[in-house]
Amino acid sequence: RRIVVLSGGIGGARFLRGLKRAAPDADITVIGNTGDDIHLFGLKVCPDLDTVMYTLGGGIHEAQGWGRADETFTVKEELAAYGVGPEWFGLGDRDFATHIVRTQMLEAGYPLSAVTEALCQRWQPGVRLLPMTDDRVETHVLIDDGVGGRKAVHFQEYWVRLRAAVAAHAVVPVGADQAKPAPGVLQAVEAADVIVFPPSNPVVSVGTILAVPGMREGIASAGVPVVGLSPIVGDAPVRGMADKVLAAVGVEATAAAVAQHYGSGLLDGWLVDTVDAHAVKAVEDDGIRCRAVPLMMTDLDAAAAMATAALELAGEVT
Ligand code: GDP
Ligand code: FO1
Ligand code: CA
Repeated sequence: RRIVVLSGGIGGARFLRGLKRAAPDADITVIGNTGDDIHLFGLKVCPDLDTVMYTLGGGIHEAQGWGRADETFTVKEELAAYGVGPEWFGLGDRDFATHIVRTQMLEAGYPLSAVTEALCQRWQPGVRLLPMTDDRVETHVLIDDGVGGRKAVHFQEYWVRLRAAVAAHAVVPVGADQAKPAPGVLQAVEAADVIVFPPSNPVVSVGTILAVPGMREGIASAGVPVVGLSPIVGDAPVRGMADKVLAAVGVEATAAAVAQHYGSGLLDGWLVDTVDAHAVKAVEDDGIRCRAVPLMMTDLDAAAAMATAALELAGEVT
């Protein structure tokens, strides 16, 4: 069975670990968000690709959800001693090596998709991990500039430095309109038996992937079940500040509103948490098959049960 998953970082990665357990024989292709990517110290950092790669490859800092286990920060401290920042972004020593290898290969002319494949040679994530595009896409967030106007900041500055504590007026995946899906992306979508939106951020993870021209059309015309799992439980994100970027696109932070935002033109099935069982009817009235099941990824078994529920739901909408 061929499964395609559109993934961000932590939410997507933890779901994928469950999916691998639930469907050990499946052929899983992950289309990863690259809108969070940032150039720092001359290096290209791809947080969501790395989160998936490290999580599935056993190198992730489990409690934190991003970055490497057993990490040290000597390079960051030495840079800071030179007054070289940004200090608000925590790049660890082990993680730096990934970015050095990636940047070296990119500068030698390899596309990001080939570089990601090379990095995965080491990590063996057990899925095919493809960046959504080889082209540069950077999500920017429009915020108040403090002197009566507005300014755009990089998504990581909004998320990590500002902790999404100020209102986001707009979220713009800069470059997406000119980007092409990476080699293999549309082919994987076309060949899929089921397409899954994991409980990733609907705006800055899945939304950014869908902003690459051809993605929406490819998914809609694949003719296979498209099922999603809500990252919103009990009217709040399980973790992070997804409510802030949902507000920027005019979507309420509820499981039903996120399903409506994707829409029945894209989604066939939607899983909400049992605490949101009251939302099932509204989602079904919008033409999306909906079930309420536990959606908290407290451990691998819980994530695997969610993956099983998603595949069962896909079976119902075939
Ligand atoms: P990021 O790139 O690291 O922000 O990760 P993703 O975009 O893949 O996922 C972020 C989303 O995952 C957040 O909006 C969370 O609400 C959601 N999330 C994290 N853990 C869980 C969980 O256990 N259950 C559910 N349903 N959602 C979760
Ligand atoms: N998230 C933070 O909240 N603080 C950090 O310092 C930070 C550093 C970092 C370094 C590498 C990496 O791959 C991810 C990192 N993240 C950090 C997580 C990440 O940037 C965000 O959680 C996601 O991009 C949000 O979607
Ligand atoms: Ca992300």
